[in-house]
Amino acid sequence: LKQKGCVIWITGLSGSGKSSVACALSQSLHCRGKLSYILDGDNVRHGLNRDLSFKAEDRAENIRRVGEVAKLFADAGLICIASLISPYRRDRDACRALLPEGSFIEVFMDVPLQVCEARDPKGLYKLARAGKIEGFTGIHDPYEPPLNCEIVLEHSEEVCASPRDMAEKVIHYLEENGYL
Ligand code: GGZ
Repeated sequence: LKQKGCVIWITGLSGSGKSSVACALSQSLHCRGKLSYILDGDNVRHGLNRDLSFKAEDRAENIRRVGEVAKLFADAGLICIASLISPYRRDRDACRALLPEGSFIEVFMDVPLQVCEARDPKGLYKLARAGKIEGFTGIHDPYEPPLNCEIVLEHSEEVCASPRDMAEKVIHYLEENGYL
């Protein structure tokens, strides 16, 4: 009997913690004997999508390709975790439309820009503010938060949650919806 595959699509600003949650989630799934695979924007852009820039049409193509690959993984019965900024609602919705009803699980990293910018793990916000990176999401380019996503993971000065806590919230959703 094949396990039921799905796509967990994590969207949010740079520095919002997408990759950390993806990693914690993958570990937690591994402990439960579930196969998962992470498609991370930053990694995929070094290989499959190395021909793409950050202008809107290239971001759309980046999301489209990752969506198609994620669909293949889900078809194979895996839990595919895609973590990309994916700032445009339309691009995320196009990925959702590729998958069977219910198997595209959109997770919004609800982290204020000021928190992401204060973290600035790779110093990119600093470079963007200095005008050394063009079209940086949240600084010069838009980010459109989901209107109807399956899961919201909040982190702000008031609400603190570790990547593991956040991953557990996703695990809970997967249990409730028959994926675990
Ligand atoms: C946003 C940028 C940009 C610009 C480079 N805008 O935090 P990071 O560094 O490690 O992850 C970001 C990554 C974004 O790639 P995605 O494929 O997730 O983006 S999208 O979904 O919008 O296509 C960031 C880095 O690349 N980066 N320039 N201008 N992020």
